[in-house]
Amino acid sequence: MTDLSAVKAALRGQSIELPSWAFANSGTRFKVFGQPGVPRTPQEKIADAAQVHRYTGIAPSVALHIPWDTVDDYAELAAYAREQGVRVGTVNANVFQDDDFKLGSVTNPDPGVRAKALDHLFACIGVMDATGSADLKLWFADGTNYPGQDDVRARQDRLAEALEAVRDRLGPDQRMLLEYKLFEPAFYTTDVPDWGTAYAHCLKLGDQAQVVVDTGHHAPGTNIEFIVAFLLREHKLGGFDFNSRFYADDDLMVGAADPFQLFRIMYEVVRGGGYDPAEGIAFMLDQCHNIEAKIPAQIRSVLNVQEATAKALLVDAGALDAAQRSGDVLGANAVLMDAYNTDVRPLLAELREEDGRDPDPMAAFARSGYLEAIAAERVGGRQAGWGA
Ligand code: LRH
Ligand code: MN
Ligand code: MN
Repeated sequence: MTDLSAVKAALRGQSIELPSWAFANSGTRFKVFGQPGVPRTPQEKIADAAQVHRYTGIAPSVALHIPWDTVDDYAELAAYAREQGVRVGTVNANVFQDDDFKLGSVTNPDPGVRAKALDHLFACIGVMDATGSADLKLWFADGTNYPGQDDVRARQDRLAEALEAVRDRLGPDQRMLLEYKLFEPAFYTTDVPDWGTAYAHCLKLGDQAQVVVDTGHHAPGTNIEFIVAFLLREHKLGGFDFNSRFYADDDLMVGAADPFQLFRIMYEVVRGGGYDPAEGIAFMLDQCHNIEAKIPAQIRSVLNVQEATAKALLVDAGALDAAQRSGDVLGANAVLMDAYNTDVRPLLAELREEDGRDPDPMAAFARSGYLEAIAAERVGGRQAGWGA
């Protein structure tokens, strides 16, 4: 039997980080459909993210992307976030949009370009120092499109050198989180294509380097929860970029394409002790809302993670252990499926009511009139989005 009050207490401690870029205009390479009221500044993105926290109670931090979220004074931006009831979280370093990075950033064959990329990574550590952020998230678009284009092994050497320089620059309470991705924008080789490559680099770098699992960055059919279990066991899982996908890096709402996969991932997190704040896992969303309204889509995503977590916490660990030890294949599977098939929505509604929140965050936000207000207020100016 699972203790419901313990499940509720665990759910109260949950925190999911929102990506600033989810609130900005985004699109595919075919078209960006603008939406009324979309943020024009990093401050407005933070204000929108604060709405998600207001209605869910479990989204207290916002990840920045530099230079998309460039401001003159980052300490001031962090203070603004606090006024809004949230805080600045992970700093994402963007070394993929400058013309100089056409052939790569930290793995570029040109040492001058590599130095420029490293300078940007150092600047991002400066943003962390100013905002109090503890995590630097590194994703490199680096790779090649054609066999022979560059020396694959030399690129690994250049990558290792840059990562070491970043590690040496980190403060004692800061981490570097290395994100892998199978392909795109490079289509032949990618310099950090999978968790094994990321793990091998992080292992050499030491305790301050950990791997980020973006759920959209694998080959179809990859067992992501196995990767989660393995990395957690090694204390090398730094965090997640949650989203869902039907084909490749679709960046759709987490839990939309495959809620069962999300449950399986959260089960391994709980099983491996990753839900304990001491393990330091950053649970982040990394999504783009190209056709749906952005703030409600973020609320929906947070609720999807919360539901999957509640189900994972409901797994009867004692019954599962007993079934596994006795070799009861069907019984063990049934224990897991019982938890997955539980409708946790009434439990979560009750939890919110107990905490003085509306039991239905989607409806409460829709009633608030916030979307209509920003559509009226935020006219003119440059809309911040991809490439802004
Ligand atoms: C790359 C990625 C990475 C970037 C974000 C915008 O596909 O997942 O995390 O920072 O998208
Ligand atoms: Mn990502
Ligand atoms: Mn991605």
